[in-house]
Amino acid sequence: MNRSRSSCDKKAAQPPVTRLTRSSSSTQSRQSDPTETQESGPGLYGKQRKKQTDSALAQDLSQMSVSGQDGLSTSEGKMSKGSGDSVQAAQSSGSKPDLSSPSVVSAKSSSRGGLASVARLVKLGRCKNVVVVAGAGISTASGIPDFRTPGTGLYANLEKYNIPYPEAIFNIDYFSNDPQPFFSLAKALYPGSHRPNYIHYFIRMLHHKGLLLRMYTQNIDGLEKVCGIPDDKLVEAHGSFATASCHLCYTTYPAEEAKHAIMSDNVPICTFCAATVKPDVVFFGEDLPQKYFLHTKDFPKADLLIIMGTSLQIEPFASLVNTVRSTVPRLLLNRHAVGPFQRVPLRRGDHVELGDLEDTVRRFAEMLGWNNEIEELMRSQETQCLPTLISSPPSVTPCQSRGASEPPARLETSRSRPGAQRGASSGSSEETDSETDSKSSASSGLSN
Ligand code: CNA
Repeated sequence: MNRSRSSCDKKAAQPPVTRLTRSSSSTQSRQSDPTETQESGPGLYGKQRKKQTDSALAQDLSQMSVSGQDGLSTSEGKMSKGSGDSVQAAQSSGSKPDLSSPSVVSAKSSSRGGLASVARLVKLGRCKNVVVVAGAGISTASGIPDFRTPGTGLYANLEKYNIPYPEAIFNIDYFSNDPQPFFSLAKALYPGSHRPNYIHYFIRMLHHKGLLLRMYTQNIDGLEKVCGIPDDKLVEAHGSFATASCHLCYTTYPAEEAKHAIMSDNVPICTFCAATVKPDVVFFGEDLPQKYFLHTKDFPKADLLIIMGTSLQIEPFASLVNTVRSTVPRLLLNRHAVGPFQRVPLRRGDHVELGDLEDTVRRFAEMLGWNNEIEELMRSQETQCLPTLISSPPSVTPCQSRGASEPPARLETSRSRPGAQRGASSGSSEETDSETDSKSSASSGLSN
């Protein structure tokens, strides 16, 4: 690969963001942690129950699946540990899922009417601050492979990149030494050749209806923007290709030039320090965008959390789902149960709808009576002039900046640093799961 230089002016290094530290441990098996199935404590649960004064809402919630227990994680400030996912494991091994396993049983029981219950809440006007948490599974219908789906996922198809382990491709130290594997992958992932699908437009419709508080995506494909979800409604937690900068000194670099160099098998070089430039996709060991910290306001405010197409294995993102109030309904739409949705019984108000995401979202939209509008929106958006992602300016949405005492958020697989503090914390006066955890972590003296 050749090394090229940009004509851009030198700029002072701009500390981007918050530190993500993806670790190299997707190969580690996820073990169940007995502490995760325990309640977060009668105090919290009782307090939240007293706050529940809306009897109609209480009735709606009582009709929703499933458990009478509030199975929040209280792992003493440690990062959440996903329990073994039998469906995923079965898929990986090519064997049939063990239907007696916890994740399958919980998913089966909760799928009865869960989607309809949530649709009913939305139709009743109970959900006006919906937070969507998404991952690579929302884009597989657009032809972009996810990470972990056996057979088709990127991790199963990395031989051609000549790397020692799958996560090396997003490891900043590995990149520093050899950018070639990531640049090869980037050529395939660069926005432009893929179109948003029905799932993206469903989220756009949530915004159109005035219900979307914010979408938090781990995706780097930019399809959320292409489908028209406005910048101020979107947090691209793992960055994007829309901007580029030096991986060492963070001097900005024209994204178009970086793309041109990478697509031509050249290495874009920083004009300031001559290190390698990369698109501002967040690697393990790098900072998360400041915008990520909007979560401290958004999650405590949410009245419905929809989680779609993610294995919830990357921290601190995965722990965000535990930062809504304990009375807030959480709906997981995925091929298999993940994260806290593997527990039996499920937390009160939790729902899991398993299956192909596009099918599920279509059914959900039909229940809501939105299907025709979404189809129409897709047609009209596809014929419009679409934004050019690469030349779009970086987000200027005001963000809550991280306080000096706040530890940086680091991107990790869930089990990579079992002693580390959770990255997500809430700024709400109401108690959330993460607040419970951060109290525990404070008392246990853990810090990041
Ligand atoms: P992941 O670990 O690959 O998990 C994806 C999840 O979605 C899995 O649980 C799948 O079973 C599920 N899934 C996939 N397709 C479908 C489908 N059609 N219907 C239902 N469920 C489905 O990916 P995560 O997003 O959890 O991991 C986070 C990584 C992935 C982020 O750091 C991204 O940068 C990275 N990534 C992004 C893209 C993209 O931008 N499109 C593609 C590949 C990887």
